[in-house]
Amino acid sequence: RELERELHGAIAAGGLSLLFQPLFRPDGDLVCFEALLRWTHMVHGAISPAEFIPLAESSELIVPIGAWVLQTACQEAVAWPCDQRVAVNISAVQLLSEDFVTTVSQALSTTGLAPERLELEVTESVLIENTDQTLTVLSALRALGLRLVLDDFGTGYSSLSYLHRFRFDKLKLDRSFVQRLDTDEDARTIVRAMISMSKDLGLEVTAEGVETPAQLAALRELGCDELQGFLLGRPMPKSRIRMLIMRHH
Ligand code: G
Ligand code: G
Ligand code: MN
Ligand code: NA
Repeated sequence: RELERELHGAIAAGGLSLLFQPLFRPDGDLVCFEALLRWTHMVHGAISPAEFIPLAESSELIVPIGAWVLQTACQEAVAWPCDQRVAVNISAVQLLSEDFVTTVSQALSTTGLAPERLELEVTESVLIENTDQTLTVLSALRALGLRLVLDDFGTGYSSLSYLHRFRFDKLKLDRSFVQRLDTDEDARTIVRAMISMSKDLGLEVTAEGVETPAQLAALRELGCDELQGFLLGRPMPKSRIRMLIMRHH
């Protein structure tokens, strides 16, 4: 396919870039940035990862692309004036690909980023696919000293049994729950239960997709550890990060 060939070319030609979205603690501390991949096509302009990540996964291009994302995100984070963490999204194909642990380890060692400043975000779908191998890989990653995050939590199946089996440092409540906080009484009960359960399991909780002051107030009151969303900060180019960090310092 044409688009697939062009995506391959984009890795070398500089068509890929990263945006960074800030995560805050409820008291306003700026603690992390999530790296979000963008592809600017010479003719079609910006193409969403929602479109090209599936394409990259089916063609295994996600492996070199993912390696580029890891390397670039770590390199950026090392240059920040403070020690915010950087979060990188990892797809299932990438996690289960050969040498993934080596790729991560090399990104850390070549950039000099402290492992505890790197968070890897995986979705529940990863955990359904191939549990024995997944368990081995996640343990090896954990042994590197980085942090494991379960992304889009609550959208998959049997979430509770996965939490019991795999050891994560943090959950990200899917933004569908956060959105419903404004309009749906039950959503508040559900989010409260999810946060309480996470705390009992020793996990931190991030809420993503915070878009309104009412959602922010509710999540603060419910005891969320970290908050992320358009209300607090949009994904931004690296050139704007230093300024944001200085303002919050
Ligand atoms: O940034 P945006 O909302 O357009 O992202 C859309 C989807 O693409 C999200 O599910 C996000 O997790 C995913 N995504 C963004 N960047 C990356 C990346 O570097 N690797 C992978 N695997 N997924 C990404
Ligand atoms: O699947 P994942 O959680 O990694 O997706 C991250 C995506 O969510 C990014 O593409 C980012 O642009 C998007 N995002 C971040 N904050 C918000 C928000 O407040 N509202 C909405 N609708 N999307 C958001
Ligand atoms: Mn994510
Ligand atoms: Na998410």
